[in-house]
Amino acid sequence: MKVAVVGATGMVGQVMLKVLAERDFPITELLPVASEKSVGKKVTYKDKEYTIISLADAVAAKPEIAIFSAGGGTSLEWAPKFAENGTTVVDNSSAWRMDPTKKLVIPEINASELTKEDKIIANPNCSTIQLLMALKPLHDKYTIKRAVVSTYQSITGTGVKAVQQLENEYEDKEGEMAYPYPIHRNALPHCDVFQDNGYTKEEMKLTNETKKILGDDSVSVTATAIRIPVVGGHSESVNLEFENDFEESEVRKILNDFPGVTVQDNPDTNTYPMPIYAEGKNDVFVGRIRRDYSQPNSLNLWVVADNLRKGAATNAVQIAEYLIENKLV
Ligand code: 11C
Repeated sequence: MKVAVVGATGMVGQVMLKVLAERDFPITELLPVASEKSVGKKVTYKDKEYTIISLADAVAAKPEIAIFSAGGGTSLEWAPKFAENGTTVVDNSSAWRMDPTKKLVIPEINASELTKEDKIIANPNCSTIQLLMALKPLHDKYTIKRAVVSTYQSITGTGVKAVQQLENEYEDKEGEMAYPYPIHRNALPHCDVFQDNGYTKEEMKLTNETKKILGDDSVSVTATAIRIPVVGGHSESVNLEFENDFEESEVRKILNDFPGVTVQDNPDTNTYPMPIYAEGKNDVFVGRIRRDYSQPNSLNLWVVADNLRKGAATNAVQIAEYLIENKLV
């Protein structure tokens, strides 16, 4: 496979190269792509150096697959150019996610929707992916009526400028601000931009993408997204109300049996998921599983995942693997 990685120098792009190498993705030719200012620079893949090429050169090279992680504007402009030239694009930005003509895919949940005709495939938002990995098997069994989600999101979701801001503040140095306030020793109830309805775009992604991926508009989701000074992963406190009652032991088994989910849950040994342990892993970790006694058929969960891996690069690479395994490219 000739594979283009668009945004190869970025934070997600770098993890993308690592994940492709770790999973021994069947690459015959790698085309690392980035903006004009990075053309000619080098990136490393499997201990070998590759030269960054431009988007136009990558389109002309007709790769079978292009994995994009270069922001919504680049995806809107360039994904169709690749697609028209026969390339299947897996796009990690928010540009195409809610487009009714595009599939929004978490492989463990809905990859079977994909066909050869899907030339631009959307990768969901990181906080949605880890949420849905926990919700989907429980929805299938008990039918979720409502989910109340509070996220505790890593600064790596914002990008390298935010990581730099935290480092500067930690070292008491002046520098460029990624956020309107300090992030060191702080918590910002503000991820992405505010919408007219008072929610942030990140919060609305959790609501809208969940309905699309589950293919079920009846599931109500309300979210509060919070940025915390953490690298390594996003955490989510999730309260679910089901149509049907459940046994906690069965919930644990259903979650643990779902591919890509690991249950870490034992109060006796202080065992629960945390971003420092999720970092670098491809799984979604679920713990603090307990009945919500305040109302019938309700459950509390704590869900943690490496936002740059299952929340971005790993999910995109898994989509590409599915395309190859099922001869859709
Ligand atoms: C964050 N979830 O943590 C965002 C990052 O829509 O792909 C990814 C933004 C997106 O801020």
